Amino acid sequence: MSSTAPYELIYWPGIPGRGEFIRLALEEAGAEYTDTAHQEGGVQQVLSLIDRKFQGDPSGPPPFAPPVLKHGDLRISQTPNILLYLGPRLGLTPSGDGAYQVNSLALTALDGLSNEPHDTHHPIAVELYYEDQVEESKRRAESYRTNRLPKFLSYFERVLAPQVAQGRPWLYGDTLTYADLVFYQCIDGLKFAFPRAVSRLERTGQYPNVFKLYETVKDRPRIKAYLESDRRQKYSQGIYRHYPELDDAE
Ligand SMILES: N[C@@H](CCC(=O)N[C@@H](CS)C(=O)NCC(=O)O)C(=O)O
Repeated sequence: MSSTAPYELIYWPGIPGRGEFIRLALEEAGAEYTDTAHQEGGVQQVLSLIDRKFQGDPSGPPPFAPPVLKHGDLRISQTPNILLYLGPRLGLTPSGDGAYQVNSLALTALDGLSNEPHDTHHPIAVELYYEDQVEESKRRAESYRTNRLPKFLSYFERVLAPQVAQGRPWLYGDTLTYADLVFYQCIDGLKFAFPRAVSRLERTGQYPNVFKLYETVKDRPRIKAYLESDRRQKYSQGIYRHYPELDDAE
């Protein structure tokens, strides 16, 4: 595989979705990449890879779902797996065993701050419309806002406290890693989905380092430029959805 091949991100157009975790890594590194979200026929490219008739090829087995990354002769799927691959190539992973610490942190953020928020609007079945599971969604979202979200934020605050005491704003080590980017995107999505709940939690003052890290990543020059560009897509019907009835009451 040629290490100079451009990275190719294959993901649904129209939502940041899980593709965003990959985009932020590529953008922070200033890497050259293509993105089906902005290509004509982008949806078709996704569909052809997840088509039931596709049995894979020398680049890899058929992916179950996007995001998918192609790099030279290699094609891989699963968001954290793609980040594990990209991390060392983009300078977003420390060398040695630290790579696994970074991956643990990213996986934990994806569990509690991405997958669980998704389940608040699809608690019964992914193939059903939200409108067919509103009552269950309300119960699930309330539990998420009052129990799970504070629990995960407390966890990350605990991870950050000793780091910040040593003058490091990052989740692990002394430079930004892809875990910080994943964490940023999760908090950003949560701010969109549950603006009142996140603002309430921020105002408690119990998670200062969590919200500081969010701002620090947002202010990274390349991330800032990306967020202001038309490459950054708007939230809509993806993982992070804003249904006022699922947020804190006014
Ligand atoms: N665990 C996978 C989940 C992939 C996934 O659920 N992708 C969504 C879009 S964000 C999808 O298209 N899913 C189709 C399906 O599950 O049938 C990952 O982290 O990449």
